[in-house]
Amino acid sequence: MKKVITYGTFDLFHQGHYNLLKRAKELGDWLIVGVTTDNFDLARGKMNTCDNMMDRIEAVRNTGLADQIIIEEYKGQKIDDIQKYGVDIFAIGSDWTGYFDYLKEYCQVVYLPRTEGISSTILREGRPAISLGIIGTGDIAGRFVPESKFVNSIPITAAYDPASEVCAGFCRKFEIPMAAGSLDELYQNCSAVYIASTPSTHYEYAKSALEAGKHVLCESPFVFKRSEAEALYEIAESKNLVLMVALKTAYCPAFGHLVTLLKSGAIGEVVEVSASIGGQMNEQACFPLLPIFKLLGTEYRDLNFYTKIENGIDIYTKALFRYDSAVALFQLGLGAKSEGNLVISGTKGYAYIPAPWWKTDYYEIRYEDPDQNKKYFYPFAGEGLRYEIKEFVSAILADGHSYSKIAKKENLAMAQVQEAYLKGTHLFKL
Ligand code: C2G
Repeated sequence: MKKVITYGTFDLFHQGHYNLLKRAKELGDWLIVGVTTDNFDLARGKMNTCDNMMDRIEAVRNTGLADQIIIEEYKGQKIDDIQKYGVDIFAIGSDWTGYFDYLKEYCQVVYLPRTEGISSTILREGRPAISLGIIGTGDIAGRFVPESKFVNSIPITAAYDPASEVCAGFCRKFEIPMAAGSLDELYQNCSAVYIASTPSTHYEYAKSALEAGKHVLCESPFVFKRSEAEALYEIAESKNLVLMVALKTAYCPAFGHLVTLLKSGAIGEVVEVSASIGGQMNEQACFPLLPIFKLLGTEYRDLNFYTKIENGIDIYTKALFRYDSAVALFQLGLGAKSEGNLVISGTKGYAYIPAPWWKTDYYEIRYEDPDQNKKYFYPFAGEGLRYEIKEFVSAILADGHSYSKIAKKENLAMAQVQEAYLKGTHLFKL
């Protein structure tokens, strides 16, 4: 029996994919189709896939052409598969001509003609898009725009900044069609808004955007009062709008897996989360709060701050949380040097995430017996903002059926911590 194998993402399954599978099948008696996992596509830089892996597998199955479907999850797997399944022919579309010649050592390699005039990219471009308006055209917005190009269905159509000259320059630089003269003008030209203004203005802008019926992606720190966070969620929920906070760590592949790994008991019961990062309370505190709330929940018993202020600026702050059966601490230091790492201690082992842990791409799980230690590596592409942008798009397109990588209660608790600090609750000055 002659075995043929082919691989693909098969996003928005179309005639080109069908033709390819049919031709591949005709080369032998048994066709194996490898469908890429969502993570593998992310790792190889395919950020714009619309269908999830199960839907893509289903589409391949529905052709009736595949005798066997497998998933492809890592680079180098093709060699393993060819040997494991005793494959005679590796077939792939002619857009890959030459690329897979290295497989000739293991089996015959055939490049099949590609179907012209149709592709997943063309189909994606024809899908309804979310036109995005930006409020606040400073540094972070300048990093956001190039990252958004890696995500499909979210063209940036307008930007607004009260400093109209700055806004005009920003729009010229990033080829954004409209520098809006007012918020109303911005809202008339977009269906969703990214708020990248000074944090103290987030609440007013987010409120006005939600009231205007726009989905909101708000930069972090979100807001500085729990009641403000609650009020924004109330509007978003009543209007069925997506309200998401842009905290890049929460959306990157490594951090998500770290949390699920630890929640599954990889280091036993978590007894301490300790995170350190540079910056000030009203800028960076949301980063260490993320692993704390993800791993220990938002129901802490008490919280103390120790802070050193110079010329009105908090140059060093330590926060200590007591939970029923754990503690958490974070340290922010604009004017104090330290190692910016994240360490999570458990009853059986600990997780060590070196600086810059907020751009997680690597961590280690360590045990008393060093033979058990494990290192984990992940992609963290570019500035890392593309992951949150992709989540935002998916949440809007899912129309109410999505979940947010930062839960509402976590965003409320972050606002509550900011509020406690600003009010000086349990705050000790050094
Ligand atoms: N294809 C085609 N004609 C088109 C579009 C795609 O023949 N108009 C072929 C591709 O050449 C490929 C298969 O359909 O052989 C699947 O294409 P994609 O889903 O785009 O997958 P791809 O990114 O090419 O992944 O490990 C994965 C492989 O490297 C291929």
